[in-house]
Amino acid sequence: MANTEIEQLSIDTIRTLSMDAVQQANAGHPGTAMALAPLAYLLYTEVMNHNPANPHWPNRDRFILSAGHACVLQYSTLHLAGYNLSLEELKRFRQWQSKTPGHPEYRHTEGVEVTTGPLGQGFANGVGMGFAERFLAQTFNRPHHDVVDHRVYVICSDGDLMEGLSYEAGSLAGTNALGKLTYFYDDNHITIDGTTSISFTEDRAARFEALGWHVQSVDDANDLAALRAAISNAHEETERPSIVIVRSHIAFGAPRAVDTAKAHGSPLGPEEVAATKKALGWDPEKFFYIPGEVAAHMNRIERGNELETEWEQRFSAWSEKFPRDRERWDAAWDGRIGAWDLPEFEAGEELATRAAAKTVMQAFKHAVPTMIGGAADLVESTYTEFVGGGLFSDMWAGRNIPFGIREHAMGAIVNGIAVHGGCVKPYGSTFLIFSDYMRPAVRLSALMGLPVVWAWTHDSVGLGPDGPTHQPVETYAALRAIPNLWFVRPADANETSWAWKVALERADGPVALSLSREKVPTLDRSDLAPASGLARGAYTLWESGSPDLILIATGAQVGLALEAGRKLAADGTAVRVVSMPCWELFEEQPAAYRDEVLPPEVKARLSIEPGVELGWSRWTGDRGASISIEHFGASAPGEVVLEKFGYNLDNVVARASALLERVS
Ligand SMILES: Cc1ncc(C[n+]2csc(CCOP(=O)(O)OP(=O)(O)O)c2C)c(N)n1
Repeated sequence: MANTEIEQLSIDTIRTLSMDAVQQANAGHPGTAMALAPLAYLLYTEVMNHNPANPHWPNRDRFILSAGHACVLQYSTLHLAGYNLSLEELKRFRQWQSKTPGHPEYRHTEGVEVTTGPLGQGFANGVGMGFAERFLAQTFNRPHHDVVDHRVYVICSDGDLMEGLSYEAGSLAGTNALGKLTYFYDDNHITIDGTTSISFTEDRAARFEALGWHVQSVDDANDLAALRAAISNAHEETERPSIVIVRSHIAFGAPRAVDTAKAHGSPLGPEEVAATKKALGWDPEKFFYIPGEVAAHMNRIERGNELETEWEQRFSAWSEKFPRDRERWDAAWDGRIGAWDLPEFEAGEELATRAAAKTVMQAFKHAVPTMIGGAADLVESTYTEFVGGGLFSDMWAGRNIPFGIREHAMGAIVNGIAVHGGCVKPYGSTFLIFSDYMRPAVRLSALMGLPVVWAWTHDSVGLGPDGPTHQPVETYAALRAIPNLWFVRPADANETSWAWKVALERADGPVALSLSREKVPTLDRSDLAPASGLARGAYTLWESGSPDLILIATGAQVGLALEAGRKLAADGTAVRVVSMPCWELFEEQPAAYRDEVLPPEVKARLSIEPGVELGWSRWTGDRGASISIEHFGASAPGEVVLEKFGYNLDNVVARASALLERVS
């Protein structure tokens, strides 16, 4: 059945708006937007339960444009659907402080659910949303009272599928039977460097079938009837995630640019824009033109309000019947943390901070009943789990997600859970070294300001025999370089309690916990400053008097610094030991506090951390020094490796004495 006149006019309006916006900006990606205009039209006008007047309604369907470069498609459609995105903003596509940046940005443009751009991320974020939906549905729905019941729609491209991340996430979606996912793969045979035949030839349908997905094909992206049928089949399929392979033609409608790689990322040029408008039967002299009937036809505010009201009624009935659940719901959607008692660990006990963290997690698990997360097949080693919380699987949405050995997907899925809302503080865990495998997702969690936790263990060469492949050296510096990420390396069990407290309470960005494999002494706080100092990023742990020398250490090396400090003091040096678990938190303190901890006049400052020195001069100053590691690690028992690399009492004392002498 041919598309009706109003349908076609609406689709062509999305096309022309997208062309015009890219042309005006003289930058952007017109081709994919033109090709997928029918799909965007269908999703926003007919398929999705959404309300342009309230883009935050909890049970809305979620939409992700994983091919974020084609964002002008989403912007044009959001405008036509009635979202708070004016035509002026479309005209200011990619301009300074516009609502229409070059890739979709979370919390920047209403109707954009997540930041996309690095290909593959959105694909995996959608899987995370599927996890969240399943968990919340199981947690809150009651017989005849479904308050969580929505779908996740994702548009992805060749680039998304080429990225290994989509394999990792697709595999998890299949394993967990996330039947509410409906993905569309834009099969246009074109990437930037030419046709996909030069770099991407596997059978994509077979690949997704093998991953346990329900796979369909639509031969013509312009065929609304075929798309409708595929979407309807996808809805009927409840046990498998669905992917619809949509054959499209990049820059569809443009006489010369169609099917060319150039149409991917370059404006068509004024002549081709005019030729396209003519071919579509439009007036080439009109720019950003929206026919009145299209504006009326595509606006979804009224329908959206109806949908939301219908849900509100269900929600009110549920709230009335299950008031305790309603309280939990409100806490979950507000991201509130309930009351919990911070575990206090006995002085003297030797305990790895990863082990302390396990105890801490059990202490707060009931305070955050919708917190879910897991490790990338390392729970045995990271100890990150909610004991008794059950495993997440296709049958039962437990709190512990077995991510398998898929760090990158874990990162992006945790981000997807966070942007979904309702699941407080999702977390992901692995060895610190493998943060490298998750880094793109960690960076995006920081960029989006997501309240997630990255719980990384085995956080130094002190992990021992696994050797240099597993021993982080440059990793602390690399993570500290990410803006808005708090990297916290607690010194002992009691600092670990505080580290988790800080992590739970941060609302505007991710917190990375760096935890030791090796045992460290639980410091005797009767003699030392309290572990609550962690919350200020750095604090004076102990001093023998107004200092001439400051030893600054992080994590498992704080105990060593303290030992060395005491030895130096016994030998007559006025020394201070500073525990500095988190640079970023310390940066946030008033200058007066920072100067109190690190008095500017004390120039003899020695940092002790088993990683590269890069960045430490910020704290040690231009006359200070660092006990650092400027090479890769080595395979041997952890205490041997640390000893050989200079993390021993004699070396710290010797280096400190030499520094003091040099400075004075
Ligand atoms: C991780 C990542 N690598 C590279 C890019 C740069 N890039 C943007 S789009 C694209 C590929 C374009 O091909 P496709 O995904 O098929 O999109 P289409 O041309 O169909 O719009 C690339 C390499 C990116 N955005 N993300």
